[in-house]
Amino acid sequence: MTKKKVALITGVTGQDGAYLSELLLRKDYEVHGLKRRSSSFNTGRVDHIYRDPHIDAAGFYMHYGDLTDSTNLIRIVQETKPDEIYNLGAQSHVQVSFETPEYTANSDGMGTLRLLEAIRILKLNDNTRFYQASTSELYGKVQAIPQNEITPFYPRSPYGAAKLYAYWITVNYREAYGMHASNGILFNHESPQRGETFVTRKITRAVAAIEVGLQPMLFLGNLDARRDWGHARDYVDGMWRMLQQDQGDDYVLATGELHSVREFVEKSFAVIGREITWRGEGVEEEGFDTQTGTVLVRIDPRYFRPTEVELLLGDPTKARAKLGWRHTTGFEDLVREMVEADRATIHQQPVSWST
Ligand code: NDP
Ligand code: GDR
Repeated sequence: MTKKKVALITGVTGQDGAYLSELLLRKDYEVHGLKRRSSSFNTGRVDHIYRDPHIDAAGFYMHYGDLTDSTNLIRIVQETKPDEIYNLGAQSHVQVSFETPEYTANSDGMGTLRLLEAIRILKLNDNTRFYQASTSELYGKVQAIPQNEITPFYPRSPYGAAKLYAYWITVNYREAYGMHASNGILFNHESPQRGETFVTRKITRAVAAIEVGLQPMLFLGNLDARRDWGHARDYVDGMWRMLQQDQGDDYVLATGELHSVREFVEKSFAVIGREITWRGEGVEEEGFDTQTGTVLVRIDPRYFRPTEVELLLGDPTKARAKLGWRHTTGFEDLVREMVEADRATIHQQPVSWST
């Protein structure tokens, strides 16, 4: 019998951690995840795959840990001896990184170094492949459109700056120690499991809540920000493909399609049969229901960022050619799936809806 491959996922309780765990379990991996101690349950996204290890762990195990704690990372890597490490753990909210810049640098930047050092200290360089969750936020104030693997970086937030360090330290450990280490430069990817304070999920939840009268309207920041939005399910498959290559490398994963926050709002309301018309300018702008005249969207400058990333559009040509990867879910299907999922949830649990 061949030994199962072992994967260690940091950030297993997050959106991508959950989709990646499902994918790897389907591929018959033994999956270990790092989860943070929290005063309330934080495993909602993986509860459906977790089984009591006393009965039948089903190949999925979780370990308490934190990217800010190197001794614990070394111990977990030593105990699990993973064939593949996926470093998805991060303080991943760009706006929050302006409020918690030092912590963001520690977890997102230094955390990556700690994991790479764990591999080096334990002499696992030749056995353990490493995936770093790099991001289109590295391009920030974009230097070319669309962005690919050779576009210069210009981060625009403490998050982007921390991830820039993580990107380069991953490249450095590949070159210095011959590690199989790869950066996935992933453009925004969403799903019904997306965190509730990212703009897409905030919109789809609000649409569901407005439909049943639980929320009067939606407050947003920059409606004209444009992003390249794909589905998380497709992107975790790209991560896995990177670690199956003979060599570590860096790859952009993106759809190559650009849409604005405004368009996301319009398409989301369209799913429940409401058409939005816009009037006013700047912070006075509002979106109303064309038929009834009810205001459904207003601007709250609280959601403006000190430095904004206005446009991100990826060119996934390299991933297509070398990994055979391409996205399968387009923008309209993504919006519909997210709105429908939030509608279904709100009908099941309307009282626990407010955030
Ligand atoms: P989420 O915010 O959904 O998940 C982040 C995960 O990291 C959670 O499991 C969280 O734990 C964990 N985490 C946070 N801080 C720490 C820490 N100090 N130590 C250990 N774990 C920690 O992010 P996504 O799943 O969307 O993204 C996954 C990764 O990909 C992140 O690194 C993100 O920056 C990056 N990325 C995401 C993109 C996207 O569009 N989704 C695009 C490009 C990159 P808890 O559940 O306890 O909060
Ligand atoms: P982003 O995602 O910053 O791209 O980072 P987010 O959904 O937070 O913002 C996208 C754009 O929408 C604008 N926006 C708002 N954003 C939020 N969160 N809330 C609002 O009310 C709002 N109104 C307008 C933002 O200004 C921005 O321009 C995500 C994260 O997953 C990162 O971890 C990841 O690296 C990048 O995507 C790629």
